[in-house]
Amino acid sequence: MPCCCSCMAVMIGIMSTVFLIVSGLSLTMTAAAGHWWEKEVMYQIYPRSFQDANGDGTGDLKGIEQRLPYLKELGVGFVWVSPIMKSPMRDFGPGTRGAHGYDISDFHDIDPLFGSMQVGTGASEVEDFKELVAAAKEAGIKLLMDFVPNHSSNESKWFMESRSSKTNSKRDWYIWHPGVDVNGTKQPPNNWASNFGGGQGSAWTLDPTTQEYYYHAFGEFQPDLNYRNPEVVEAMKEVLRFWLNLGVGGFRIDAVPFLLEDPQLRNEAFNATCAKTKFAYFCMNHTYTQNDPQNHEIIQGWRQTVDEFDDRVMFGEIYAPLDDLMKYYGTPFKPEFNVPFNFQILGQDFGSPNDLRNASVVRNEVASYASALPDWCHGNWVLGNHDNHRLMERLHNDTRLASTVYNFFNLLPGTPVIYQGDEIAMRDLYIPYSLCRDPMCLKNPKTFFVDGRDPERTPMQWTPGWAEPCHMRREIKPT
Ligand SMILES: *[C@@H]1O[C@H](CO)[C@@H](O)[C@H](O)[C@H]1NC(C)=O
Ligand SMILES: *[C@@H]1O[C@H](CO)[C@@H](O)[C@H](O)[C@H]1NC(C)=O
Ligand SMILES: *[C@@H]1O[C@H](CO)[C@@H](O)[C@H](O)[C@H]1NC(C)=O
Ligand SMILES: *[C@@H]1O[C@H](CO)[C@@H](O)[C@H](O)[C@H]1NC(C)=O
Ligand SMILES: *[C@@H]1O[C@H](CO)[C@@H](O)[C@H](O)[C@H]1NC(C)=O
Ligand SMILES: *[C@@H]1O[C@H](CO)[C@@H](O)[C@H](O)[C@H]1NC(C)=O
Ligand SMILES: CC(=O)N[C@H]1CO[C@H](CO)[C@@H](O)[C@@H]1O
Repeated sequence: MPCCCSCMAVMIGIMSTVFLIVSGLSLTMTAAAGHWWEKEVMYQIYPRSFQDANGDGTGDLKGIEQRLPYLKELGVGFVWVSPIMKSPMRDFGPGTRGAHGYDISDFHDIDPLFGSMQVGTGASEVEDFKELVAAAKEAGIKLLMDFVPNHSSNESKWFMESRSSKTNSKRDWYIWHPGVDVNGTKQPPNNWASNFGGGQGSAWTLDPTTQEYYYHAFGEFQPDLNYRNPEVVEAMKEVLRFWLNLGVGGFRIDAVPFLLEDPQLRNEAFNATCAKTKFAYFCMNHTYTQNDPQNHEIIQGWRQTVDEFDDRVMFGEIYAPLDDLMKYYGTPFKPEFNVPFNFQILGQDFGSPNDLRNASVVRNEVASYASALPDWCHGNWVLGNHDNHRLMERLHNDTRLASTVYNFFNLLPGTPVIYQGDEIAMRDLYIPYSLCRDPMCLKNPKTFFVDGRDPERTPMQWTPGWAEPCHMRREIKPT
């Protein structure tokens, strides 16, 4: 990004702040030690919108492979690819086979949407993945897989088996309950509410085959895996080993507070007054369904599995206050994530991104993160992602400031995490309600331009000029 003279004053002002902060930080943050993930820049690819190699309107693995020279030139050391495992993708708006992919039907396969270029020839999608890993290795770039552990798709083989009968060997892989009798009608065992689609309705769905309820913290198409069953814990470790054996550098693991629930299935505290105007989910204290202390044991287990392999890494997605966030490093004796993402400079909610033009905003966020970080831990700076308004929006589209912000965070101890397109100062694109696909947009017709996440998921602008959301037009008018 070129920087003109008129912004030099701003730069110098900010740079002197940088040096002040850096000298303060060196006391609390370890400088880059030996690991590649401590020294390199991480780049997030949202594969649907990155590069379409086969012309079907959706980005794919071959597209990523074609763009490796670009990533190399950019100086990227490793890439986190948003979910590409096999998925019916029911979490991307009604009636579309979109591509969000957080409902996985096969943890050992790549979705055909991103895979083989010649659909129907039998070429395997995992082969495309292997080729991508090999080509990336040649370019000196490592790939991180996105791992979504809390549930599977209702179309996964595991769930199909589990639901088939009460005596199936995988019955206990999910959370089943016969329900309770309330004045002669069968009801769910408690008041737990689903987080999905604004939190409407029960987190329990009655499955007709065995007439029992299964639990789902999110959509009914996302049955929760039962992490109290050691077989499930082991099966998920096998998933990690499967991808590690294929040569991935490690994982980015999706938000983890939801892994375990109260075994006694106690009701959550519920505020009925609140529920008159809001969805039930938002009027409960989630004491019994989130942040179970045993979640940390599960994460420790994953870390041990990843550490069976040479120099791999686990990044974790946890939106939490700083003190809680730091617990996800674990301890030196019981380590958890190598790096839990630091979302301090993103703004904590979709509606009010931090105004990064204001140097004191940046200084406060950097200082509070630095003082919370334990001295044996490696920090990081997430500048953007697929869930938040773009960096340029937080800079109020001030292109000149973008390079300053990059320089600033590259100079700080801690791994910079760049979201695709931010490096060329891509802006949020206005997507009208009629075209949006993100559930956060669809369920908020009045505030979709703030809550919706489509604006930051538009196609990478490989050529100058207007970036048309063509992938969306294609979806709306299928040929
Ligand atoms: C069950 O029926 C009794 C008697 O009709 C009634 O008082 C009670 O409120 C009902 N319970 C529920 C949960 O509907
Ligand atoms: C999975 O859930 C979706 C949404 O409720 C439903 O349309 C679909 O039929 C379910 N699939 C199976 C195999 O039950
Ligand atoms: C939830 O917990 C908070 C803090 O403990 C408390 O202030 C609040 O009243 C609780 N809400 C409900 C609905 O019980
Ligand atoms: C219950 O919700 C109402 C309305 O949102 C709120 O004013 C009240 O403080 C809440 N009560 C508790 C105990 O949290
Ligand atoms: C900058 O941020 C600080 C701290 O958040 C705030 O007090 C101040 O008013 C902001 N300045 C401007 C010009 O917005
Ligand atoms: C930034 O640019 C985008 C696209 O041109 C526009 O929609 C948005 O309103 C601008 N944001 C600000 C804060 O100026
Ligand atoms: C722990 C975990 O994977 N949490 C995820 C559960 O599923 C929802 C919906 O896809 C995600 O938003 C959570 O992050």
